[in-house]
Amino acid sequence: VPRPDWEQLVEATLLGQHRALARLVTRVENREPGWQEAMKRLYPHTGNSRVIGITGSPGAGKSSLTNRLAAEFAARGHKVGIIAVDPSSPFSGGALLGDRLRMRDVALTENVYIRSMATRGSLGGLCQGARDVSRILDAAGHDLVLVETVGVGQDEIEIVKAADLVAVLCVPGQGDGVQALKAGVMEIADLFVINKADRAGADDVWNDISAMLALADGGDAADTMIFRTDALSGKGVPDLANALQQRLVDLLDKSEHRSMQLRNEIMLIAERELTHRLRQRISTNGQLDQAVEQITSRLSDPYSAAEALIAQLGIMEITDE
Ligand SMILES: Nc1nc2c(ncn2[C@@H]2O[C@H](COP(=O)(O)OP(=O)(O)OP(=O)(O)O)[C@@H](O)[C@H]2O)c(=O)[nH]1
Ligand SMILES: [Mg+2]
Repeated sequence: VPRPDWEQLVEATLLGQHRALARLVTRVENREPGWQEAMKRLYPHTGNSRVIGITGSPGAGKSSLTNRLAAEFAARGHKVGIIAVDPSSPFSGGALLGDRLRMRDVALTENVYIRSMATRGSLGGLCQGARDVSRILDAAGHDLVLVETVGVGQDEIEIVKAADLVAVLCVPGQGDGVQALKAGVMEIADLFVINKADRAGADDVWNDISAMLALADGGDAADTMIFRTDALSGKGVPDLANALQQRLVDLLDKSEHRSMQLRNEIMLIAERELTHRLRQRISTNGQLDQAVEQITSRLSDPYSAAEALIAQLGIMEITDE
């Protein structure tokens, strides 16, 4: 069987065919030649989905809750895509298989599609990679995309920042759980979910978050921002789904958020592409070694050498005038 070309994959993906979709995602993630053209072809078919980021500490129940939410949204007539960004450290490597197993029941239903992404090795960068995948899911007809990431690390935070809405999971009995998440994640939370609310200590977590919210904006946002769920029984999930849906509706007129995201994305793509071209150039012409030699014998300096590299890319010179 011949390998399908980009055009075939794009066509089949637009028809919502899962096999083609999976292959397309893999090729785009691997940055196989032609990936940009494929993304350009898909782009006019995007813009119909909303992205919900679900984050929280390891083991907080992100996968279990994502699974539940996806089932809930599918039951309400949505076509849901899930992107699970797997931590790839050797300590949590086991989560990968666990995630797949737990998510399998929804994977079997027609209207939910799950894709795992490795934390490392995404050639386009983790954040851009997640964005590309969510765009492909969008073009394939998924109107809701749930992105699960661990709420630690800059890459993960960048990913959730790119979502339309962010739900941060906290769990009872973690002592410093809320504290640990504070840096970076708290500020981008649209709502908080106390998962494992079936366990003792849920009220304490509620009080912690509520106190923090009161400090941040002085108001009483807690009642509309904090939710409780038990992802095992599904308790609280419909209420959370209602709140998320309502907020997505409210978001529709926040177009400046989108513009800002797009500005960031264009810059990121351009920067990455420039770096790529620069690296490609030096890897083939031995210029860097020559430069190092000259600098060592004081015939040149790192500043001039860097300027010379950039000059070759034909980028406009910046003047101080
Ligand atoms: N009691 C209780 N256990 C839960 C709940 N949600 C998840 N769990 C359990 O907590 C463990 C971790 O759940 P996951 O859904 O894998 O958590 P996660 O945040 O995706 O984990 P990582 O992706 O590894 O960071 C599993 O054993 C779940 O069965 C809940 O609401 N209540
Ligand atoms: Mg998980």
